Amino acid sequence: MIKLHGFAASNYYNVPKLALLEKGIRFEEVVSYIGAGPNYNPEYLDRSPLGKVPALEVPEGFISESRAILAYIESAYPQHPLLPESPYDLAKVQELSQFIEIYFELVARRLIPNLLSGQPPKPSVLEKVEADLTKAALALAKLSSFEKFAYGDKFTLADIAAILHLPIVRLVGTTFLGHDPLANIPGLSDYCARMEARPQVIKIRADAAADRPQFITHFKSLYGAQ
Ligand SMILES: N[C@@H](CCC(=O)N[C@@H](CS)C(=O)NCC(=O)O)C(=O)O
Repeated sequence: MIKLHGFAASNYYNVPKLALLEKGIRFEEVVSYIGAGPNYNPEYLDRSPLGKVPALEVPEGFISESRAILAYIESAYPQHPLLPESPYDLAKVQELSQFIEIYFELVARRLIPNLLSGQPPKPSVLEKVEADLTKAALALAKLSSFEKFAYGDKFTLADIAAILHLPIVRLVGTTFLGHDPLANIPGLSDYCARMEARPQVIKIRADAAADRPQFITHFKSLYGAQ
């Protein structure tokens, strides 16, 4: 059986996990908390060369990087497809997924250490994060109307990106910027409520909540945060 390595409090770990749950594929979870620099567990670097979570263990070996893992899952398990068939629609789903990851997740991620440690971010970092998120929020409304799903009339990889990465943007915004940078995107709040009601997303959230205390303990032991 394929094995997913990582930890449930990680939004990136949850990307392939949600894909596997939505497709109804059986998999085993192997808990691996990541390290940093000299604290890396050397064995884990054989699974994911930068020590990042997730890694997928398949009969042929290990795959790191959530996008590559999703590509493997889609082609190895064609049932309940998470990508449309038409080349244009498929590209648009990938465009939206990539957009959310690059222009929202990776920007908000700059403040995750502050969220975890409670340390206030540097004003220059805050300013840049706010400017980048504001620009991306205006653009996101052009890519999706969030009417039913993030793209088209079926659950796709774009929904996985949206429901796993956008809540972090909202959390970072309300915590450090004093507002939700996504508040004015038409349809987004109702869309998120619909996605949160999916049984697979409910499971992801429950597993993440159960894992959070262990993850925080791990984070503090690694970075010495209070
Ligand atoms: N590009 C990677 C990003 C994965 C990632 O950043 N995972 C975080 C956990 S949410 C991680 O492993 N961070 C530890 C590190 O960067 O050292 C992917 O798509 O899988």
